[in-house]
Amino acid sequence: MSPDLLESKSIGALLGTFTGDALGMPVEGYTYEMIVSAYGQVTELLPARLGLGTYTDDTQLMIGVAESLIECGVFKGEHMANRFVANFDSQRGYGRGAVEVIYRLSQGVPWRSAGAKLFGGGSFGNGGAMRIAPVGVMYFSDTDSLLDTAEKTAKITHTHPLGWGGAVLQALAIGLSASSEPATPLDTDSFLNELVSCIQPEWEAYQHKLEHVRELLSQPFDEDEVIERLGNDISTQGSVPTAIYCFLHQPDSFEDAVLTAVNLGGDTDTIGAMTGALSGARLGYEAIPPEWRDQLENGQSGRDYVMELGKQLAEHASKILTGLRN
Ligand code: R7I
Ligand code: MG
Ligand code: MG
Repeated sequence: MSPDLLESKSIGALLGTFTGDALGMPVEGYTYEMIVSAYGQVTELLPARLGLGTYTDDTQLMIGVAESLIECGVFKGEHMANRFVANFDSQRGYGRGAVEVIYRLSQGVPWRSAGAKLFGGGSFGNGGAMRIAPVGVMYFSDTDSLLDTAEKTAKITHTHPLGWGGAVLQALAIGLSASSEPATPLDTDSFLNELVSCIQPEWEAYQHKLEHVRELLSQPFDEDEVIERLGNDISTQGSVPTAIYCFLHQPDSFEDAVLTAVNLGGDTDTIGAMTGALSGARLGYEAIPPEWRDQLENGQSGRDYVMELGKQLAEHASKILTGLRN
C-alpha cells in the first residue's frame, strides 16, 4: 500500500469516527419513527447542544487511545488511562459506567481494576468499541497484535466479555477495512468469515449476530428487520454488528453507510461513529463529504488535531507493516 493511501485511511478511520459521532449526536436516543417525524431523514449535520459539528465521548475517548498509542508506540495501560482522565469533559455525554471508571482512575485506582466490578460483571456498554479505531488502523497488518491490543484497550473500562469482545471484533473489522483496496469491490462474505474466525467462546454470541448480518446483506434493506435482528442500542452486542452491517451494505459510500446508521435511530452517535470508522478506514478521508468535514468543530482537539493524529498513527502503522515484511 502506498504511504499516501495508508495515511488517508488512517485519517479516514479517525475522522470517520468524529463525523459519524457529530452526525448522530443530535438524534441520539430517538427512535427510527421519531427521526422520521422530526426530520424525515437525517441528511446533514444538525444543530447540537454544544454546536453544529461537535463530538461526544466517542471521539474524545478515541483521541485518548490515539494519543497514547502514538506517544508510547505500543499499548501502555496506565498511560492510556491517564489520557482518558486528562481529556475527560463531562459535557460530552459519557455513559455512567465510564464516568465512574474515569473517576476511580483519577483517584489512583489502578487501571487493571478500575472497571472490574461495574454493573456486577463489568460493562457491556459500547464504549470500548466506539473508541477502538486507532488500534484497528495501527495494527491492520499484524492481526495478533491487533486482537491483543484491542482487548487490553477496551478492558480499561469494559471488562464484560461482550463489551471487550465486541470491541475486538470492531477493531478487526477496521483492520480489514484498512487492508482493503478501495477501488476493488469488497468481498463481504470473506470479510465476515475473517471476523467469525476470531470470535472466542466467552463472546460467541457475536457469531449468531454476524450470521444475521450475512443474511440481511442478501436481502433488500429493511430498517425494521435490521433493528430487530441486530439492535440499535447502547450495548456492544446491540450496536457493533449493526455498524458492521451498515458498512458492508454500502462499502463504497461513506455518506450512504453513515446516514443508514444514523437514521436507524437508537444509539445514533455511536453506531454512526463506528460505521464512519469502518468506512473511513476503507475509503480514506477524502470520501467524507467535504461540506461535513468543513463543519466539524475545529478548536483545541478538533478536526485539524484529529487529522494530525491520523497522520502520526499512519507512521506507526507503516513501520509495523514494513517490519513484518522484512
Ligand atoms: O459503554 P459506555 O462508555 O457508554 C457508551 C455510550 C455511547 O452511546 C456514548 O455515545 C454515550 O452516550 O454512552 O458506558 P457504560 O455506562 O459502561 O455503558 C453504557 C450503559 O449500558 C450503562 O450505563 C448501562 O445502562 C448499560 N450497561 C449495562 N446494563 C446492565 N448490565 C452496560 N453494562 C451493563 C450490564 O452489565
Ligand atoms: Mg457519545
Ligand atoms: Mg452513543
